Parts: sequence; structure tokens; C-alpha cells
Amino acid sequence: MARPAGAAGIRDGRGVAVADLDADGRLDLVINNNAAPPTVLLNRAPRSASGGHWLSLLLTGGAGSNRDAVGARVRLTAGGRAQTRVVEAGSGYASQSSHELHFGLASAEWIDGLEITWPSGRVQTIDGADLDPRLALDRRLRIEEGREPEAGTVLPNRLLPNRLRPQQLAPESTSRPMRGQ
Ligand SMILES: [Ca+2]
Repeated sequence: MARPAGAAGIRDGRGVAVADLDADGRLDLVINNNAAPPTVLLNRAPRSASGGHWLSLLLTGGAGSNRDAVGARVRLTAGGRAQTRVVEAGSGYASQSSHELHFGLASAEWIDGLEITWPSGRVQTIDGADLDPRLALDRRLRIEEGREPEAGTVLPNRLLPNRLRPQQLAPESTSRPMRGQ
């Protein structure tokens, strides 16, 4: 799929990291190249007709856990489906993906619930009914161990350093779903 997606290249790629660099709900790629600048691929896939909703969680561990919450497991239930993600470190060669956990929610309009198993062993459950609807969809949300998400924990919709934007951002109007430099 690399060529039709616009992600094929002749550089000597080594590591690859996954992150939603512009926080638009579509996961992007950074490829670490040997003796060459990295390749940044921004995902420009059309928004799904099913809604394309998403939620991204950045966990902060408390007492008994590491601060980046590496090893935490999140089970999210929405739209009649359960998804599980784990905060990982060192999952790729010479690269590190974002610690944020990305959940694709398709047409789901709300979160039924979250269950977080922290590295400390604490199991934290969050009822979707208790979640402010402004927090629950199409957002980056920070959750601190043992605390309920609040309005102030919504993160800015931008991870990409401004200095990268002029060279690396593909125009929104591109017809290809992914485009590289
Ligand atoms: Ca993105």
C-alpha cells in the first residue's frame, strides 16, 4: 500500500514512529532514515463516512507508577465495541512512538466507559456518563492517575513543532491519502 498511499521512498529507512502530529485524529508516521533527514508523512486520508470520531489519551502516572504510565492498559468501550491499548516504550528500532493512546471510534457519539489499569496496579474506571461531552470525542485528553478528566485536561490540538510546518506539511487539498517529503 505504500506506493498508492504516497509513502514509498528510496531513502534507507530504519526506524518508524507513529503519532498524530497535527492532532486531527489521523495517525501520522515519522521514518528515521540512515544518513538522511527523517521522512514525515502526514495522513490526509479522507474522513470516514461513518463519522471518523476518535479519542486520544495521554496518561500521567501517580504514586507507584512511572510518570509516562508506560505499561498502563486502557480498555475503552464505545458504540458496542471494546478496544484495548497499552502504553509502550521501545516498540520500534531507533524510534519511539507517541505515548498517547489513539482510539478510532467511527460513528460512536459517546464513550460508554474507560477502564485504566495503571502500572501501580490501580484499576481506575471512568463512566462515560460522567464525562463532559466536550471531552469525549475528537480530542486529546490527559488523564492523571486516580483523577477524573476535567475540562482543563484537554490538550491543544497540535504536537508538531512550528519550525517543521513549512517544509513538511502537505496541503489539505492533496488528493493522495498520504504524502511525504
Ligand atoms: Ca494527523
